[in-house]
Amino acid sequence: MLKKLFCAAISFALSAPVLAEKEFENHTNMMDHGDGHLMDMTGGMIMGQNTDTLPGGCDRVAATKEITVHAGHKYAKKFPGRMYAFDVQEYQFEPCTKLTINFINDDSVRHQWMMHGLPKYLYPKGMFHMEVTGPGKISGTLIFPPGDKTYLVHCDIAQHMEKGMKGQLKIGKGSGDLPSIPGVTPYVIQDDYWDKTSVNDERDDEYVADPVEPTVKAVKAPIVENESLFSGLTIVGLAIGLLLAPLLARKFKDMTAAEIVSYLVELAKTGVCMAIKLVKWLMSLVPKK
Ligand SMILES: [Cu+2]
Repeated sequence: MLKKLFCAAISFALSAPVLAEKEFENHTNMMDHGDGHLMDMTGGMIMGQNTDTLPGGCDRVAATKEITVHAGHKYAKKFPGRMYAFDVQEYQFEPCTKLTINFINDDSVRHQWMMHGLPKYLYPKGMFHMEVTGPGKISGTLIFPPGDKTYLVHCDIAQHMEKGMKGQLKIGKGSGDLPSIPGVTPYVIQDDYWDKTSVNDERDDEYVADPVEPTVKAVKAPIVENESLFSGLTIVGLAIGLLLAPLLARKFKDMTAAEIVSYLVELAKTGVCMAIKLVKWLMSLVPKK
């Protein structure tokens, strides 16, 4: 009995920190691991921090800016079908800007603000990356390279970007728009709610999938050619099945299970033989050169 109580106490003690809601944490005491890599023991991390090295092609820091970025489930509510989002989806800065990002995680899960495609001689793996586990705030700084380019900013936790946590950051004029930025650009793969069970339904060409994202017209999903063929075959198959069912039921009435199985195997064999003969016959029709 005492042993059981002891076990219960231990497991409760171990589970208590998991059950407890994590309090908002300000990640200010970071350990500097060099090369712009800062970390603490409570789930805060910065990689690619650069507060003072000018990227090649910049003669000076063009501007010093500071933004606050929120990450959380609640920011995805205005984007139907999305689960996570940043509070802002698009940013624009002058080339050679020194930017400090105050990254606030409003959720109790882990989120990141990650930027790719930066010059690799200055940013390890061409990346600037901040991360906060659970509710909290972290601040990181980087200096943008010169040139017009559009950068992807996203959370790299599995499925968070796909579920909406992404944005685009344009330096100068940028280099175009990135796809599937919530509220900014259309989905690459549009959800298709066309009723696949009905053969005669006409696709509505004016169909706009996402009325809350009015800045862009939804891209019409390509119609898969085989779809109609598949539905047609399904219906033919069903019709044959329905016609054959009563005939087979009568035939199988006085047979044992083994007899039925061997009959069906024989039937399948005959079918395959017929199919092979048909193919051979069709091939014989093709004129030989
Ligand atoms: Cu995330």
